[in-house]
Amino acid sequence: MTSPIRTERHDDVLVIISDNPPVNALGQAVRQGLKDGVEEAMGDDAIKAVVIRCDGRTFFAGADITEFGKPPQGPNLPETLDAMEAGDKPVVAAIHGTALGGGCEVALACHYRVAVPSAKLGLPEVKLGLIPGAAGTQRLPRVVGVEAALPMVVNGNPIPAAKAEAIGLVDKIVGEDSLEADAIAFAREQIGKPVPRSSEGTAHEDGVKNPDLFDEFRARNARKIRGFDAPDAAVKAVKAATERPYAEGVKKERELFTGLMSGTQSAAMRHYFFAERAANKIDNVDPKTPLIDIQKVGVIGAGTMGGGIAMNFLSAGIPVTILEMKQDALDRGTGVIAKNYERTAKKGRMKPEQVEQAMGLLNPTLDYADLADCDLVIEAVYENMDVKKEVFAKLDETVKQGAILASNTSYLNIDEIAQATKRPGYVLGLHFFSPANVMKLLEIVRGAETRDDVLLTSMKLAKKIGKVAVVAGVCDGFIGNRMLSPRQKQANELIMEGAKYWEVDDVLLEFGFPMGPFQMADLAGIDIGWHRDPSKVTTIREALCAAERFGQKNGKGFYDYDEARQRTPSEEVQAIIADFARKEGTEQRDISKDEIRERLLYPMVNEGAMILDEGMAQRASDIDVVWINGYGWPLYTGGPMFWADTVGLDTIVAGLEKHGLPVSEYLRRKAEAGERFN
Ligand code: T1G
Repeated sequence: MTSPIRTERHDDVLVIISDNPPVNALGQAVRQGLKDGVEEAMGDDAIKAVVIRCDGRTFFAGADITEFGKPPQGPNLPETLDAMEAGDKPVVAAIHGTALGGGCEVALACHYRVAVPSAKLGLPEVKLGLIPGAAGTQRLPRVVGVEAALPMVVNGNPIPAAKAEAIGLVDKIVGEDSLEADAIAFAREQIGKPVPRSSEGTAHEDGVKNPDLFDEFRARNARKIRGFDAPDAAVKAVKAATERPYAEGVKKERELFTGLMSGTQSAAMRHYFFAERAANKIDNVDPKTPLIDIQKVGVIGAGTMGGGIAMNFLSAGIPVTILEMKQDALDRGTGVIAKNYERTAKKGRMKPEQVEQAMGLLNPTLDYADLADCDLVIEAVYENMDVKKEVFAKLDETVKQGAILASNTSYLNIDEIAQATKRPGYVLGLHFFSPANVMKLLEIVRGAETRDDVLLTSMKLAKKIGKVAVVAGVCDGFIGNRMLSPRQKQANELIMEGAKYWEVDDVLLEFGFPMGPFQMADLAGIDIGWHRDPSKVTTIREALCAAERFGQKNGKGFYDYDEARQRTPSEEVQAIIADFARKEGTEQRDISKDEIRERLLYPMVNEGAMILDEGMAQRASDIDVVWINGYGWPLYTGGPMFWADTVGLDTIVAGLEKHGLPVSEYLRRKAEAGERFN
């Protein structure tokens, strides 16, 4: 098999080139070729300098993640890089695309780094539950200093070439279209000079001057890294660079890396990496199906959802015609969109000119006729089937043939909506999650007659507007909400049976969710959908409303809130619940946190199993993608189905039976066969 690495001589400069699509991952053959190329250069007196570059879309984008978990194959990257750095001939990394992880570490081991303006550099290993494993945590601080290195290693976000140059990670920005020639010229200029070795850099010493730097950084990032192991290990590794000689620091990095690699968090996060990409693939649809060209989008309804949906397209540069029934509702809706953009600009996430451009693409209207030339119309009106059918019948008459008609419904039957039109093939669900301009998840609900080109176009469009899309079948609640129902049911039953509602919330918080169901109810508002009659009390929520406990909005719901919105359990609420239980004749008892966790999470796994069995999700990993992106399931456990695999399906079945909860045949069969979901 030919090596993915070749070398080309340009007089006294040897160019080592990797051609390993799709992202020049540093698999075994690439590492071998890199090692051979470096040895060729170092062993040839006619060669005075070296350039390392990649063909295709990017410089090395990291180790080959598909190799993880398998027996390591030599040569190992760190040794290859050490040999290269130790040489006296200047080695220049010529960077385009994204130099990430091991790719950034290759660049760091080079004596110099040049990059095109559009390039990015980063150490995203923490996003895989790891830390850099080829001395990146030791070389980077020595080149750019600890202040700049910490966020790169601990948060894992890449930085653009210009910023990399500003902090000293890149030595020169070269021409976008003349990378190789400029890199060769730059390399030639270094011939005869002493080579700068990152491992000998001293920029890391600023960390020593401020020993609180690391604790301050941890405190600032506490919320974001709660529950994850890798970020803490990353801080330790960078701290080691300020406390130990280089070789000792590399040993510490290796020890931390190895510990993470063998842990469940990294396995879970690597699973998610591939799961998110697998979700793009639609079974039984030819990926080469010609797409529908989406130049103009229509949104029906300028409420919270409609406005948020519109922003996704506006921010991606796609014009939106947004329709309301009344002028005041339309004005309110467009006003909210403008305010959201102002807030985004204030936070520095958008430039004022970007906001202006986005708002310039918004066309408010009261007239359906203005939607006629839209290529896609998304309905986001009141969740009522009759209303939706009326809207779709009107859209069918008004909007040009061949346009996609989508509903943002969160549970109504897409096939029934499609039947209100003469184009059921062009109808599907695009279920956004509130706030629609923030939440990444999009459930693409495939109707019985939805055409392949409509599906594929929607999937590609989702990526263009920055969403993580998952195909769902037509069932009540699709994938996410359908699995939320059994958890909600158990939460309500648990507090009637005596579980403290704050312990129900704490169990999910400790598991890694951002909040529990009762905190969520207080945040959203207990009185949503309340009939406003305090004398009519048939549920706990109606009792809370009758007691004017509406949630965070008025300082008390399930919890009492202080000015800082810190929550305290309420004796009044506990009494209301106990009173309800008494009236229902439900015996109250102490319930352990283990039982709470099993009764909240195991029924979700069972529901996920039924979703798979019914073909409502294409694959188990899609369910993981839904719950991680739409409901805050902790990434470091891989999602409900991956987590179930780590718990063991037999344990899940036994737990469900212990609590008298239903076990689907599909789940039981898999458990008995010793199978996994993923
Ligand atoms: N290894 C193996 N396959 C990879 C890969 C990798 N590092 N990166 C991408 N792919 C596959 C991906 O699965 C997909 O496959 C295809 O390439 C296109 O990817 C030693 C230990 C580079 C920004 O974390 O962030 O180095 O679905 O759809 O949107 O210290 O891929 O086509 O079959 O994402 O243009 C560190 C991970 C590894 C970078 C391109 N590196 N990759 O995004 O394309 S650990 C990373 C990305 C490490 C060292 C440590 C992105 C991208 P398929 P894509 P994209």
